[in-house]
Amino acid sequence: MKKNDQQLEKIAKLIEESRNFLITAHQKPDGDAIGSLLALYLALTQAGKTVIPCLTDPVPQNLLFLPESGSIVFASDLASGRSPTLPQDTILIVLDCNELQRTGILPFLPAHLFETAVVLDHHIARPEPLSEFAGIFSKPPLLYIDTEAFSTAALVYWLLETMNRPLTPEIATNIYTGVVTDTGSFCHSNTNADALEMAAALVRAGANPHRISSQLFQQYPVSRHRLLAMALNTLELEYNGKVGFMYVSPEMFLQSGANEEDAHDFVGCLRSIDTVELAVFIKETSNGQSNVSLRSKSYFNAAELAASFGGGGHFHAAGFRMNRPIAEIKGMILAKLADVTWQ
Ligand SMILES: [Mn+2]
Repeated sequence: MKKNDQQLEKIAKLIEESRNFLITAHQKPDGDAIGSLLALYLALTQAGKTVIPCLTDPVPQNLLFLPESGSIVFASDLASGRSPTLPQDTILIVLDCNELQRTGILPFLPAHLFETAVVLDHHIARPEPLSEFAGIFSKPPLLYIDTEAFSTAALVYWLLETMNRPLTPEIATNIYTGVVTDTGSFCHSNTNADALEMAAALVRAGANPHRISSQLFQQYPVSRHRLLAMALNTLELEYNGKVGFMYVSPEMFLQSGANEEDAHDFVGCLRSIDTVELAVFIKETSNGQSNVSLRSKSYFNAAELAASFGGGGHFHAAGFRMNRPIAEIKGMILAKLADVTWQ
């Protein structure tokens, strides 16, 4: 399943010729962000490179099983000197997002540190990603943004293949986790023959699908289900059942004992209702900030709706953040949907 791509070859060449790397991904990292980060960290370390895998937020409980998850350095530790210092010729690798702000690491890094940046991503990008940061790199960044790709971990797979790096069981486990997460266990519309062929190759290389899925989806604390019960009580359908709304509030987190990452994929539950085309899940966190997740089933463009609120994502899965009460956010979304022709 060789991916012949000039840009990927350029990136492979840059990596082969360089020594020092800082690899990062988006805040609130998911299985694709962390799986991609650790797979690349493992492969480059095995190739004799000096690599710091760095995130702003902690690894969620259900991803701690990933090989080498304990090697991740937190951005705050970088700034405090509790981690190795980075030499001036470091290459910054940004995974699963294409905006430096989304990584949250900028405030923790000294200016003019990086020689250049590499971006591997599959989210819709602005016309010139990273352009506002051109000044901090001495060479222009190399971008590989493929919005058709089913996961960033797949891009890491193709990059390692281009570099002729071996797939160890640990690397395969990390990449498989990224693929299974972003394809919704091979159910989402991005699941194609490439995804299934890659999964087979990863299993042959030592990834264990049953074990990985058990870790990802069958190790929830009961507090998550108590929170889900409360969320389901808020369920409302609008526009003839085409749009489903559901939310969780800071009080519900307190009452259930669940934490904010436990509300992950509640939106999928809402989308599974037969009439629903667009599912909207609003998670208000303790600081009054709301994270809004949008999922569509077939024809509704969730990325476009998210973008109209300053967010982003994919056609069927997108989101945005907003600092307003839940009822007000719902009202704003309903207003934007007034002219949609639901099928
Ligand atoms: Mn992803």
